Amino acid sequence: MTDTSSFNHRPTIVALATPLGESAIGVIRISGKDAHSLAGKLYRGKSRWESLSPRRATVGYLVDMDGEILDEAVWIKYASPSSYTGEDMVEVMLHGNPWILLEAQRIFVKAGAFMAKPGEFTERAYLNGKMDLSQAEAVNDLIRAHTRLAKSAALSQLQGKLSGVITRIHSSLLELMALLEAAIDHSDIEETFLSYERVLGQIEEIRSSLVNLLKTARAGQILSLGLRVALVGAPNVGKSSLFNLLAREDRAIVTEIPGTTRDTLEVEIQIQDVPFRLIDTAGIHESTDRVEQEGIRRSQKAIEMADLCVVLFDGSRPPQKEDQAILDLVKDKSCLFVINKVEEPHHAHEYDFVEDPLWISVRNHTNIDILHERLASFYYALGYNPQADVLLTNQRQEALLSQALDALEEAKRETIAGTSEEYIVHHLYKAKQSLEEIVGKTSHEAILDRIFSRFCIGK
Ligand SMILES: Nc1nc2c(ncn2[C@@H]2O[C@H](COP(=O)(O)OP(=O)(O)OP(=O)(O)O)[C@@H](O)[C@H]2O)c(=O)[nH]1
Ligand SMILES: [Mg+2]
Repeated sequence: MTDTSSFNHRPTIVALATPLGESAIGVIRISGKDAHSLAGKLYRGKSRWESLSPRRATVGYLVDMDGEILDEAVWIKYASPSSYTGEDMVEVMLHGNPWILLEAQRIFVKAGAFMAKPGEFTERAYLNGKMDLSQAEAVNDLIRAHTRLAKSAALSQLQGKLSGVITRIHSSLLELMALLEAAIDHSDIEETFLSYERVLGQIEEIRSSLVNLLKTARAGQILSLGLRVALVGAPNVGKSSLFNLLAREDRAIVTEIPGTTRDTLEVEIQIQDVPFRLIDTAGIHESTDRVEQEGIRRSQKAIEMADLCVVLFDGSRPPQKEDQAILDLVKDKSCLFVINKVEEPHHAHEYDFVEDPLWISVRNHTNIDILHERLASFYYALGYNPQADVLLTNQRQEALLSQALDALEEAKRETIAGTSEEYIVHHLYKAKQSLEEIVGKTSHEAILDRIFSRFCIGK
């Protein structure tokens, strides 16, 4: 449960809010009921600490408990509830020297603050009602977003757009439950008689909102995890060469010897603002070499895990039986078929068993722009624009929405079967609870720990 009762028992915490490295400035954050008094003991400046008004930057020294100056800093006080965490807070901007920053942290701990756990500032923001749970998750997504689209999805969730959609569905659910409950309480009164069509119609309306939101999960999760693309094919067709070209770096070893790649290699790239995880794999064929066999097993695993397979063929030679065998391995996957090495006289037209192949030459960079285009359209064909649409971006949200949908479908079945209102309400109640868990109206400590432990310290 959202718990504000223990507000005053929470210890005052401190952490570095910026990465530990040489930089222009580094920021230390302190939050909790003693934040102001504790910082006051370590501040030396022209104006008295108590007289500093909140949200105003003030220059002053940071001194240790013996009064020795550590650094000159800029101090900002925030007064509860107008702060990120909702508690009294102080932010101290020091010179970005890792030694100074660690020392500053130590000084605050010596003065009585506790080291913050990962995500503890945001967890407090949630516990103090500054944001709901889906917004708190968005904070982490925003920090980790690597592309414009991933950033847009996270920012829109942080602005509360997902919470808005969930709240609307939740309200319709409450309305329907109230109607049914009234019918249960006054089943003897003629006017409260509820029409079967009306109940079914409302259930259906809620159900379709849930279905529509769930449909966005794939597009949303691709933005946070990257679209997994496995480069697969027989040995020596040019998978690693294409991998390096798309990654714009010389990551994978390329040789003319078939069986060069053994371990799968991964790299993150972006095409038209969509994040991709490219996976280079070992060439698949029958092999007696134990190391190569293990490589091939890993290639098959990569195919299983991929959202999309780019299947390569070597156009400089006629098709081989391995090429046919690979088609069999990818038959249940979404695929783009590519015939490489077409810059010299080639056999590409003999690959007529391949569906809609793109002819490329990694050596001459021929048609690589079209390959980029086809990869990006695979994402855009999902039909969402993260700048305008509300997307589900994590599996926790997706799992809870699926639970809500299951419960609603139960309710629909019971209604059609003519079961009494009590049973229908029971299922709707379960759906309501799942929706509440998404935004964190009900949540257990273990769930919060799992969510916030993925954050960095200081956030
Ligand atoms: N002519 C020509 N040769 C290419 C092209 N792309 C790659 N090659 C050559 O093909 C050979 C094999 O390339 P790799 O990228 O190692 O092939 P691979 O599919 O990763 O091979 P394995 O890891 O052994 O499965 C190398 O000699 C490359 O230089 C191309 O577009 N044209
Ligand atoms: Mg290779």
